[in-house]
Amino acid sequence: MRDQSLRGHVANLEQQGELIRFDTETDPHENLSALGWKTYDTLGKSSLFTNLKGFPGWTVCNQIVTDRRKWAIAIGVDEAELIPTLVERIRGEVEPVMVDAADAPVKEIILLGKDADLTKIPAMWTSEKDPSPYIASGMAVIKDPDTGIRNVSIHRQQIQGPDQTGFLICPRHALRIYGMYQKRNEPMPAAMVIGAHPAIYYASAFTSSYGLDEFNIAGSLLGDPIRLVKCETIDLEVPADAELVIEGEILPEGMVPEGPFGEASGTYAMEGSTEIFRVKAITHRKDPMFYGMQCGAPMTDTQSITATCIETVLMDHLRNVEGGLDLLDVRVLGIAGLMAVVLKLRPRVEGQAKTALMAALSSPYLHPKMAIAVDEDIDASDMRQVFWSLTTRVHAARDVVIIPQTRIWSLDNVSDIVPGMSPMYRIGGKTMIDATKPSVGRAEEQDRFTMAMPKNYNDVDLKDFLP
Ligand SMILES: Cc1cc2nc3c(=O)[nH]c(=O)nc-3n(C[C@H](O)[C@H](O)[C@H](O)COP(=O)(O)O)c2cc1C
Ligand SMILES: [Mn+2]
Repeated sequence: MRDQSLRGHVANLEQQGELIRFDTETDPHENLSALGWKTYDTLGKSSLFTNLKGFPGWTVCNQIVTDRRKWAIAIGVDEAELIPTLVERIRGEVEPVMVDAADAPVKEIILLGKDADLTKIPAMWTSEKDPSPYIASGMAVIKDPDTGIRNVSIHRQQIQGPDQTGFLICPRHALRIYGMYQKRNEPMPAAMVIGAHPAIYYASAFTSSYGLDEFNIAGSLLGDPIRLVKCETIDLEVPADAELVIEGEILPEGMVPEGPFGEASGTYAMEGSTEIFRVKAITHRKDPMFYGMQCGAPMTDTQSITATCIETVLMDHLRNVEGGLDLLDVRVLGIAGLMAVVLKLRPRVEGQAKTALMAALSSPYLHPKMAIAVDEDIDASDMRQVFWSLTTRVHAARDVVIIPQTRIWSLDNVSDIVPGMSPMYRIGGKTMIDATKPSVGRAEEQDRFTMAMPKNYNDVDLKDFLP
């Protein structure tokens, strides 16, 4: 069976030269977020912090799936094969298996009652205007009370005391299930899983159909059933190889002020109110590794997890457009706060790129509000080449289309909130830009749109000439 732990992935990153280990003292409340962010931004590396002020015995990892290379290490494929592999595997389901507590590292330490104290966890104070530390890496395991089917989704938690956090629930499956408990006037049991294999994070961030247990998807991604173990105080199951689990419940009524919070858009979600999570127990490994999920200014894992999910869905969705497009790459731009997508394709006929762009802006995900199509000769991950296409191959009057007043992602602060609704419901403009070469005109005229590369560019190898 493949390893299902967070630390296994972190060890693989380190072995492949993708991670920097910080043994000097760092402070999760003061400088860990900036250090992890700068380490990735300037060096492209993940971080592991081993000496934490105020949190002896813990380590914190950060920026562990921030790009395709790191995702490819997690899934165990070549980078070029990552998205096609995910497209294949999300179709499958592998049901989890139950294991005993004795075989579950997450049960090495069990803390009940007053011993279950959130302030002992090295939760990170992330963005400048956040009011306090948050846990952003918690996956909530809950159950539909009628069917007993599990749901797993990521929810941020503002720490508000030793046994209380805020709990933000956007209108998706978790909110639907919470509504069922509210109707019964019962608290909703929830187990927050913190620190597990990236495949489990991917599955929990993926928008799947209602009633599909996300652990089944994670199992398909890994090619093995996820090993689950029973919780101590609630009737739920959690990954046995996790680092940390917070067992608790979300109260059926009452809201607490929460926010602001530096978000995946790279801007702040402003202060609002959220549901209340009450802690019942904490279990963790003997030497727990906290996953310090970096949010806010791009690039962070927050953008990369969702971008990878959207890329998978769009690759699948766009392949069915017009009976099948020659789609070569899809890049959801984390650097644009998830709101732009670049499609690389080989249009077979004039107008086909626009059809693809329309589909990219109308998919299971609301995030992209700008879609750009580029040709086969452009590296869709290289913004220099994409921007070059945006000028040399775009005739604005015919290649730029704006669709006014459509549904927009909730975190796009520049778009309007639907009158009378919460900020979760926004309306605004979407932009399509066809930056593929115009195919009109004689074949020899196509050179007008070719990038003028140095002579013998493909044959000259710098290595042969460097001193
Ligand atoms: C790092 C990260 C943090 C997230 N935080 C929240 C959150 O606080 N509240 C929320 O409702 N969704 C949040 N999401 C999105 C949901 O986890 C995601 O949409 C999930 O697919 C919802 O699952 P569901 O369809 O089973 O409800 C977050 C996603 C990521 C990647
Ligand atoms: Mn779900």
